[in-house]
Amino acid sequence: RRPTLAVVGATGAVGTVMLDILSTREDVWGEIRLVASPRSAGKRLTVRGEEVEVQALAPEVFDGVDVAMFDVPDEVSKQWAPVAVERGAVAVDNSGAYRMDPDVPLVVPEVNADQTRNRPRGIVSNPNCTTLSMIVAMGALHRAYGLSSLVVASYQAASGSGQEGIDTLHDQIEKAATDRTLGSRAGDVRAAVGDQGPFPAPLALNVVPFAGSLKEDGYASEELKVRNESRKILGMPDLPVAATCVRVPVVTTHSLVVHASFDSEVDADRAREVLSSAPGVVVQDDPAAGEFPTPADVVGTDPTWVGRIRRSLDDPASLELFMCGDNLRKGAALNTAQIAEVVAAEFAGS
Ligand code: 2RA
Repeated sequence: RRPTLAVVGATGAVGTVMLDILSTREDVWGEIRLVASPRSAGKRLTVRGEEVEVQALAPEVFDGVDVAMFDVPDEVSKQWAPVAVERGAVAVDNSGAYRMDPDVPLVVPEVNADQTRNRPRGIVSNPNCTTLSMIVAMGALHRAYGLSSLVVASYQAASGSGQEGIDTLHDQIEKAATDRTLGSRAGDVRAAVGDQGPFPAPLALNVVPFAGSLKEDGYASEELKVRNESRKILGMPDLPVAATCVRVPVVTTHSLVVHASFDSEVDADRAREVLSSAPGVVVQDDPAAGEFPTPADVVGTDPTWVGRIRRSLDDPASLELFMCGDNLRKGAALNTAQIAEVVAAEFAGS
């Protein structure tokens, strides 16, 4: 039978992308129920070409639901994912609430789909968008060469901070555009753009070397997520991972520069072949022709795009790479949908 799906957080930034994804991917679902906060209840949203009324989040909305996706803040997932499980659903959670819980698998279907069934709490977790923007490519290279360490710098888009991040960036660009002398004196951009929204410094005409909240030893939460989640997904609890996360004035699509070291010597052409044949990865790597991925070209697409692939000059067992992934699609909604589809396959024949 076709399982019933609930989309919790259907009206948010990721929820909106989710409805588009559910409308365009091969349809494995029976009923799709849309759920949001009481504030959004009664709205009518289109999914699979049909208008569906949004229901207010309450225990009863999970009755008869087989899979419940959560695209909501951590505290909402913490409270409601167990309620969905109690009512008989498998919860697929896109918040940070359960990612490092040892009884909750953290799944990227191209890398560790087999972990989906290993869910004693009835919950499967979706990684953070920054981890997701590189881990499909890194998983493929790990299978080929055996990963021994990662050094990562991120270039993260404003939409990682939700609609408020997008609005702040657009407002700041509008204000900055009127003065062509801006960017030539310390503090002039800060004074001109005003409201910093969710960012700790102006984002227009700038880069901001901080994402998330401050944690121990000066690390940002986002940097620890990249490290801890990569280790968990790859099943390498001791993998050395050094990350620095930076916000850039891009609306949507995270980029990462990765220095990856392996157990054996690497070859750039062979690495291109490995990545080209990996599901979910596209190689765009011809710098002589000006071809490499950029967020402006990648946004709205599903794969991880990889370019600038080079063997390290000082270490024949390391690669330098640049990659981009849409943080709202593979970085959030798409991976959640893919996990839910892996769970849905369990219902085939039932
Ligand atoms: C960000 N990764 O880009 C976060 C969102 N989950 O801010």
